[in-house]
Amino acid sequence: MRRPDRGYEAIQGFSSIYKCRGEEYLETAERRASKITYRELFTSHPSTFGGTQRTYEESDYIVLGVPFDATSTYRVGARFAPLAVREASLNIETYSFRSEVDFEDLTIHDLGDLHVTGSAEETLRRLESVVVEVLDSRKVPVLIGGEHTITLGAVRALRAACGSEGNLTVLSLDAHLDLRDEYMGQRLSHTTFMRRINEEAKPRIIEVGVRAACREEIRYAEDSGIRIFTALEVMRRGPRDVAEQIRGILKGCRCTYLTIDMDVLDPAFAPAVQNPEPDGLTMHDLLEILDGVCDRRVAAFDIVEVAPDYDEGVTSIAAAKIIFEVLCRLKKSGETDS
Ligand SMILES: [Mn+2]
Repeated sequence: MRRPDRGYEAIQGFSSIYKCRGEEYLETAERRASKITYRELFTSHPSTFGGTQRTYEESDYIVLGVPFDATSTYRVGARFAPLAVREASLNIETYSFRSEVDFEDLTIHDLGDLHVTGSAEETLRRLESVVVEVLDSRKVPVLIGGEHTITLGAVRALRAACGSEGNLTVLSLDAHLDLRDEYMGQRLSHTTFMRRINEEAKPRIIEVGVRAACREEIRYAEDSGIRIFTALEVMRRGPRDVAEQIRGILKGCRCTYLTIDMDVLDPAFAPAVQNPEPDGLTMHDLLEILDGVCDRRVAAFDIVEVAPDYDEGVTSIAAAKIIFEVLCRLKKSGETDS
């Protein structure tokens, strides 16, 4: 049902007004004039991220679930994360004190989930195709994994959109480097995808919160000019200081792909991840870094590796909160950056 004279075209927008303003809204002239039905007002879809579904055309941010975890080598179940994170997103408040933006004021469309297959290559091909379309319509894709391998498909899509080599930076927040050449005979998996990204797209790569790697990966990172900020460095120097240094590295970059592996957080803050790693960042550290580095150059981002089967709800809530904070920050920087 289209209501071009009103801000909220989608049914769930009305439900959201009611949730916020409650009974008083029933008596407003605004509601009477709009002839909103009770099924529009009192119901909403439980599987829409953030709960306020706008049309694809009017939206700036496009959410896509990627329920793929076929190469996972330890704990599995990231395929269930898109639904769990959506459910969590419906049950936290929407105002960001960091950016002074209300998530409800953003225009967001949730596409649903990608049709994944058992094949990583085919899944990445489908993901790339969808992300290319979203980028072509000048919108920001927001991917909810799934395992971290999906980042490769999204970066492939972004490579074309960013133009010439050297424009693209991949900014990764992750306990792991994921720079192995192969793992258990596989060249394409959650442990190798960042190396494939480096080979294929040749972006600037910055990895933050690192505390789990093998010697081969560290040597490869040094030889390839991949910039690493360890979790130890973040904790000793403080997140604002590290964010400032990252901003310096980002100078001259036109386009950023942001990827957040939830295992960058300490397991105390995000226990339900596929490969937990102790001695990680606090939620505060992570949000401070994101607040310091996210600006309008972020062309797409993903959040990956939540494994809801191991959760009491805290990890999915944290993931939903991080998405809220990143999008509110992007919205803010779109308004204020010169
Ligand atoms: Mn990781």
